[in-house]
Amino acid sequence: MPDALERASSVLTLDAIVVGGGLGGLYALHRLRKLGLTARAFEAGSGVGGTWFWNRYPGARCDVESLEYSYAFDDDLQQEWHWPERYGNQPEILRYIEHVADRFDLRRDVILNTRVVSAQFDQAANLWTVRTDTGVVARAPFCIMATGNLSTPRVPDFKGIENFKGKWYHTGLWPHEGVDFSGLRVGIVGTGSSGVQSIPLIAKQAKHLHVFQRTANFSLPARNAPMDPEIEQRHKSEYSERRLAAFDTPFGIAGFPPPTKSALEVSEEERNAKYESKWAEGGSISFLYSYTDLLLNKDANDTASEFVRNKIRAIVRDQRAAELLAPKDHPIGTKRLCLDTNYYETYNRDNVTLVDARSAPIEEITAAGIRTSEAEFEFDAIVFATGFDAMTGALKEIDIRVGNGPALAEKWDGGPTTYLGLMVAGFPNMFIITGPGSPSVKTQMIVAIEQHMDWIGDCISALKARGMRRIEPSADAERDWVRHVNEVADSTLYPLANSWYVGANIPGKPRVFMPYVGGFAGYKRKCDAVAANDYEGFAMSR
Ligand code: N01
Repeated sequence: MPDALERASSVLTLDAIVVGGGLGGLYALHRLRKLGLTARAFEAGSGVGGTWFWNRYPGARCDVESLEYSYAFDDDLQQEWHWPERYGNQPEILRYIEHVADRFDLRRDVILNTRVVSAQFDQAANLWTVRTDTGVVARAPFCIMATGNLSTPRVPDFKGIENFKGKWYHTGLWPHEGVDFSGLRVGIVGTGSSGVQSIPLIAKQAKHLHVFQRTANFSLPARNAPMDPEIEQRHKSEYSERRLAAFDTPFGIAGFPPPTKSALEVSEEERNAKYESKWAEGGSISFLYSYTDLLLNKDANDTASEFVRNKIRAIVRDQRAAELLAPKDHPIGTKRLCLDTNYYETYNRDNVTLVDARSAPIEEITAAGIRTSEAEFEFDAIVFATGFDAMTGALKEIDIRVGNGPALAEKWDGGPTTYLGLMVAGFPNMFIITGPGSPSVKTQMIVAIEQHMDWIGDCISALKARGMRRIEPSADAERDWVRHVNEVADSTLYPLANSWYVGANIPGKPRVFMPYVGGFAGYKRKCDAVAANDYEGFAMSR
């Protein structure tokens, strides 16, 4: 029986419902259309773009090079699009996504300003019913969650935030009109990628900037620059080969020759020369790919960590600040390695002060500013660069259930479980793009999105070709995959860090390693083998 809400509003009957209008949701629409399926995407924002729609903070820029960070599905698109810089900034990437939406006429199937609140599967009818905050309801046999991994911004539950008389912002929910910090006393909390990118630019504008750092993060110079026309031309002439070669790499990016030596089998002199050249070249993958064991062996990693700590000590003049900025609590690369433009140099400015929020934690936001256990600071504006409820936040916010069974959020109470990051046992016909248990966030995200959605598209076709209507993973396949994801993580140094990869940034979130760090190449081979092996680990039914 339709409920009152449903009767009062329009019900869309579709082949597939897509949740999210970012890079994942848009490619899902395109792929589904190619299969001749009807689909709509619901998007909470007033425009397409997902991450790149919301994260408009000063300095927001991708840490993957622009010639890589783009769709591969259409050669004319990749040949014609011109990226003006080595790394795309937020306005440029959003312009690109909007161009793709127009070029492939995707906008007509995106329903903006509409947040999905629930998704319920009716076993008898074999239909997902998706309800939204505007009253629009959609029904379809398939539901594809393209909800993103870093899409639920989080401001810590600081006492007194409602009393602050100035203005406060979260980097992931930045005002479209921008913010002018000129002449203002500004405090920023958080020194992850968003903080590291925005601090140098906010410092240039503000009268004074106080940076509240709880944990120091490693950052390498991005060495951003205008696009070199020769590099662009060469890259474009090799695009198809490069995209194919990317499938055989751990990160989904070609062009980085795999390392062959351990960091411990070369002399200190040779090692430092290598790190020095990688530091000069810019970029994180190349640096972490200096040796085979930087993410596997603590002693090997120490050599790279110490190299970067020494760089920080050399750049930052105030040695007290330099020591605070030099990370000592985690091996380099085990938290997302930041890329910056003049981050450490910014601490040499007279109008920037580093506050150690580890030894003196933030206790309260007051009417005037921020009070730590040691002092009170007065601000006109506060910026929270405090991150996201990563990987599971967006999905857990939606009431997803099968019949009257437990919600996905309940099933994931102890941490997310998936088979291949693509599907969840007990939740038929619901696919996740770049879900927990997939390598997504450890790769060039758009490669991961296309690989996932191509697999999902093929899976739906295979189902139809067999005259089947339903697919879901077995509990055993899911359990084995989760075990494998954990075993692989445990064979690396990643679990040593308190990162969002393990949910450590959210108080109370179960500590579970969420991304698959076994590499894109092996993961893709596994997905292909599962499909070739008659969708091994999945049950299909009528
Ligand atoms: O968030 P984060 P982010 N008191 O979680 C601090 C991607 N991204 O938005 O480490 C004081 O990394 C917290 O401290 P701690 C990228 O994958 C990419 O910066 O928990 N501080 C930390 O310093 C990235 O990894 C790009 O001790 C508090 C910070 O807030 C991911 O998004 C650009 C606190 C949060 O750092 C997330 O990055 C931007 C408290 N109570 C983002 N609570 C590029 O492509 C939290 N913090 C370049």
